[in-house]
Amino acid sequence: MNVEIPEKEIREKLSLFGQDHILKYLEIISPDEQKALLKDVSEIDFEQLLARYQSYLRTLTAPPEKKVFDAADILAPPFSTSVYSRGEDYLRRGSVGIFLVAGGQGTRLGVKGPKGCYPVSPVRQKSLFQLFAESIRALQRRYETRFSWYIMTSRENHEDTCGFFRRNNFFGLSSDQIRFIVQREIPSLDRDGKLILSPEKLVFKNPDGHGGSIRALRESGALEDMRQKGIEEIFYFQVDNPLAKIADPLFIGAHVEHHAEMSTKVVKKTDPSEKVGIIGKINGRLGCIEYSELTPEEIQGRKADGTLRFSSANSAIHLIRRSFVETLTSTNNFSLPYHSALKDIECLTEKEGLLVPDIVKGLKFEMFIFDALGFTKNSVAMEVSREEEFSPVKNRAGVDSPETAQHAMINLYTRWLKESGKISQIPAGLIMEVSPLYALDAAEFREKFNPPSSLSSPLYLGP
Ligand code: UD2
Repeated sequence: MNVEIPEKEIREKLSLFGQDHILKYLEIISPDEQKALLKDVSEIDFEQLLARYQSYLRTLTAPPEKKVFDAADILAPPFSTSVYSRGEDYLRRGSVGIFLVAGGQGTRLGVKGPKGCYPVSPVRQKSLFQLFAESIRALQRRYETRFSWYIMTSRENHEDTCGFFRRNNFFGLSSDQIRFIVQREIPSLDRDGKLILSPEKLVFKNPDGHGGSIRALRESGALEDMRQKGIEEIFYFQVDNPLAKIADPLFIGAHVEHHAEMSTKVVKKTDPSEKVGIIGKINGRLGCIEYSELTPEEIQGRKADGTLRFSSANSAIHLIRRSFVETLTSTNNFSLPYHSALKDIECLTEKEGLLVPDIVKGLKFEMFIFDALGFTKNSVAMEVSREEEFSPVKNRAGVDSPETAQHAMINLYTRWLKESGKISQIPAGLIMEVSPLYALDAAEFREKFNPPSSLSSPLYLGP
């Protein structure tokens, strides 16, 4: 369908909202490019755009709102076996959907393309996507069920992500149990609140943050799909953590026993300088305090026993009740609060009547999933072992890099080997990898492991 663009109206709106520079660009570009740019502009909600910019301006002039941070109540082991069984029941009857957010590119990792394609495992160099798919297959086998896997991509990596799965035959899953959903993008602005022209001569936009996943679930129809399939709880995780224990029954059990709408796994923060959010109470309500919001005194603060005062690091692993997302998104234009960050943006600007490549400092607006915690009545924060469940791949080298994640994986598998009690001596520096299809945990490993006559690197256990 060829919808006519109300050009006059759009031009007036641009003027009204102080975006006359776009009118100037329109004079320079070709008729086809004009059409595309006008269409792009016609989709902008200028009132919201202005509201976001004004809220950014307030952060510059008004003193930051004084928030009272407090440590949250954290659930920690031991847990009764009934909690685990309850979670297993949910899995067996197909009440849990799996939701991976995988928007954006691996730029910080120094790779082109989706982060999930990064070859991360220590021996077979399996990608993050493959590791997750193998875990899901192993869970299906264990619980004799079939999972629906929802994967959020962003415009820039959507085709590459889908192509990667297709080329790899969906890593042994069936294509109809995986549903890709694309998150929205919103216009970035320069520091004066002006729209930015992208190198493609369109409005420059950025993905709306992992918090955009809440409305993406609704807008894509995934939420309705979940309802039809009887999915009650959504297991949410982020693509950068190869150790994420997908659909952990203990977590599910604790979450449902507490009638929680949204729950979070936390890991102990031991290094004050680690750049993670802290799960705590913000003005009395559970939420995530970004490290940038804490003062150096708060970051360094210690309790009488010497441990950090704010030590519950957000692993970005959540359980979210489907009906909670339905309620949140039942009003038109639902959004979580926007956070802005100044970033270098490659763009086009006008110089002497020509459009030339440029780099400007621009404002990118994003929503964060953990802000949904503020809308809950009940929420669980459960502490888990960092060594077993959290080692994100964020940087090319140093902390939170592929190297640290591989070490974490090797350490975990060698611990399983040791705990199996079937090996008297583990060679120093053993490099090993265990496919989730071989064992999902130490107990399964102990059951299956048949020691070879000698152990040497690289050791791979799996299909
Ligand atoms: C996030 C949390 C931090 C801590 C940490 C755990 C924020 C601001 N901070 O740090 O508190 O929990 O993770 O690892 O969130 N993504 C999308 N679409 C987007 C943006 C991100 O899908 O528009 C995905 C993306 O695939 C990425 C993941 O979310 O892997 C995490 O995003 P990030 O790298 O921006 O978060 P980070 O490292 O600042």
